[in-house]
Amino acid sequence: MIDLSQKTVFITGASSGIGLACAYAFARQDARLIIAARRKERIEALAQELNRVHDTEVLTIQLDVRNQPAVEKAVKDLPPNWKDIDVLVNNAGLSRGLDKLYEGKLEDWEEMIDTNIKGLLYVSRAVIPGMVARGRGTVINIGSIAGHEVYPGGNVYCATKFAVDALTRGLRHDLVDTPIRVCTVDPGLVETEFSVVRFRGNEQRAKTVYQNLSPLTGADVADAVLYCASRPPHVQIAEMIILPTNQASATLVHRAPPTK
Ligand code: NDP
Ligand code: 8X3
Repeated sequence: MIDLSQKTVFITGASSGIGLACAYAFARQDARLIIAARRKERIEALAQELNRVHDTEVLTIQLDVRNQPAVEKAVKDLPPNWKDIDVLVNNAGLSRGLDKLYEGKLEDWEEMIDTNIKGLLYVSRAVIPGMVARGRGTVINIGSIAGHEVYPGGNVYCATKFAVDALTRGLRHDLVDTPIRVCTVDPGLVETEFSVVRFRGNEQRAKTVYQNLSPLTGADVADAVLYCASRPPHVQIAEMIILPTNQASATLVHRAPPTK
């Protein structure tokens, strides 16, 4: 195993869900964290909590990954002792709606494409050259089962996650002559704020997505991310698909009503 103690880990979308759970998982390994998201107060509160509980050194960056100049500047302006990023977790992402494609809202499409594809590209473009120059680093993209199979109403969201899969594979080709590892962790149903965001704050509708099922938690996914990051340097976990036990595919979920 690689010792992650004092390694510098950059996590996008750390204000909630999987990204937040990744922050805790790496903090428990005594890593130093750069945590980024748009909601400043959330990441600052997380930084304080990690520092209090795990004595973690944390740098917070309020960042919208859709803003390319801001991404470039944030990475360029990192203080000298934070520049050497060892692990990049490209996690920031979202879905909007479940409309049929021919009835879809253009602003939803733009938001998903700009965040899930272009945001991931901007962050990767800013961070990976440093890894190549230093001759070390691990890139972990958060894809999805939706990047392997489509489902009704998933159209554009699924397309963005198929794109994440293609970009992960492409990057792995481009880095094959370097020590940099490129991984994708592709979960099924994880109960986070994901569905609340998808349904624009409709908590009731969001709850039905995970009803009568034991969904994954952010911590389950963070565990997989940590596994990828902590393999010995010659081991590259290309892809991990991680599903709740009662989910067989993007469209087949067995829901058992609670017994009385
Ligand atoms: P959450 O909604 O709980 O978290 C999403 C995170 O992404 C938040 O921290 C949010 O922060 C951040 N984010 C969204 N847009 C931007 C942006 N433009 N710039 C910076 N940060 C942004 O959902 P999850 O934790 O579930 O989602 C994390 C990743 O996991 C996503 O890529 C998602 O597609 C993927 N995924 C989720 C699954 C699930 O079932 N939940 C399953 C498979 C994959 P803020 O709003 O503060 O900017
Ligand atoms: C999130 C999982 O199945 O809701 O990527 O698309 S799913």
